[in-house]
Amino acid sequence: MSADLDTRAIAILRRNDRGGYTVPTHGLYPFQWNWDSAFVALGFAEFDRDRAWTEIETLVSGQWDDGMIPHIIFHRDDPGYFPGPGVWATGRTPPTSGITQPPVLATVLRRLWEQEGSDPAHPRLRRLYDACLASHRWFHRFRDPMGNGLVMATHNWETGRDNSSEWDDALARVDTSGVGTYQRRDTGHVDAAMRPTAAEYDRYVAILQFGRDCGWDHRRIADAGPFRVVDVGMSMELLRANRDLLVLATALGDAAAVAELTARIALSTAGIDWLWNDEVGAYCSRDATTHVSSGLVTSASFLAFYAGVGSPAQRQRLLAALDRMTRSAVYLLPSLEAGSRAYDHQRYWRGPVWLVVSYMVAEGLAEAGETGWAERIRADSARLIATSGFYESFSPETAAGSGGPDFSWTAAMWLAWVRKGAGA
Ligand code: 9WN
Repeated sequence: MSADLDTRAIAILRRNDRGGYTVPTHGLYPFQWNWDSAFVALGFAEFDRDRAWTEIETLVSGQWDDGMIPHIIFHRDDPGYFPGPGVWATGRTPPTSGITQPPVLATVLRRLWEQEGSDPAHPRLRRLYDACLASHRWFHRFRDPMGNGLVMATHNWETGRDNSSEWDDALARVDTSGVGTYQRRDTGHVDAAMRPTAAEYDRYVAILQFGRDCGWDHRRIADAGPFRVVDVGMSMELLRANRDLLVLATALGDAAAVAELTARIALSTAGIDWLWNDEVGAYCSRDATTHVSSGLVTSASFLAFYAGVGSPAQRQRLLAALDRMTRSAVYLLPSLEAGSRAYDHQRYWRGPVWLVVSYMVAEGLAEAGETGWAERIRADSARLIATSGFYESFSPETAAGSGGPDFSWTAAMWLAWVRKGAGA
């Protein structure tokens, strides 16, 4: 069984390989996505080390001069996706979108490097280290409006959890009167019931148009953009990535970066309490304009363990919230707690299980000594794949696959984590 799934997972990554980069799935997502590629590299690392490094080298080939690693790189145009390069109009070569995605690359880089013996002279390390450092500096410069070390998203697509109900209030304030007509492509590939609604999509496009109309001036977008939310997911992921980058900076003897990252980690570790919502007993995303907490426990709330934050009391409350999840979900880890407003077991980030988030949460739990919880999440992930195959996401109630099939990061998570166990 396991050997068969290994073969299928490897075949998916090979089939989705477009030469130096991997598409998330055939049809629905025909380009290179930022955090997808980072996770995919962990999958390739299990059977083709060279190809793993190439995946992330190709990703950073799209990095902007200001340090941003874009969320999509359009190496080749494809009419099967909207919004494509012509809509983003960033004027970059290769063409890219104008926003970023969760900063998980440095964490993956450290993992690849350690798997090969932690040699500071590793020939492929330095360029990727520099790219990560520049990307983290971009976040610090443009996405920390309150100076507390947290990460503000200026488009819900940046969070990677596109239609999570955490964004509903901020999105409701987005003016869509000037959006005009456009043709969605995603609902031609998968059931519309699994994707964001038309009204939501209009808002996504309106935010994109704001960025394009100001020439992708990241300062202006951060100060005056129509969507400004401090994302619990990206905040935890950047804090974790800064810790991993610090290990690399130390190995490379980059004293200035060591000092900078150490200060940054201290700032974020103290600042993260701004996201703590004592009513629900969890870290929650919080609006950067109104300062209202979403009050929603999502899979990203549990990234606290991965980021290494939280007092013993806060961690106990998070575990209690995780325990609550098990009462409504057959399979951990749902993206949204059942019973929350807008919960829907098959609609994208409003309930389905996404294995990349499950992986990060399980890693964090294992590192915190919560091995029982880490193993529960891993075992549930194995059952999801065994039941439905390598889907984009899965119903936490029925295990049915949702979104695209033969998905690269799901295959990668099987190879790098699910088949092995936490800390693999
Ligand atoms: C927009 C590629 C990406 C993932 C995101 C996921 C989805 C895109 C979309 O697919 O987003 O970036 O069109 O729905 O939400 O996390 O990186 O797999």
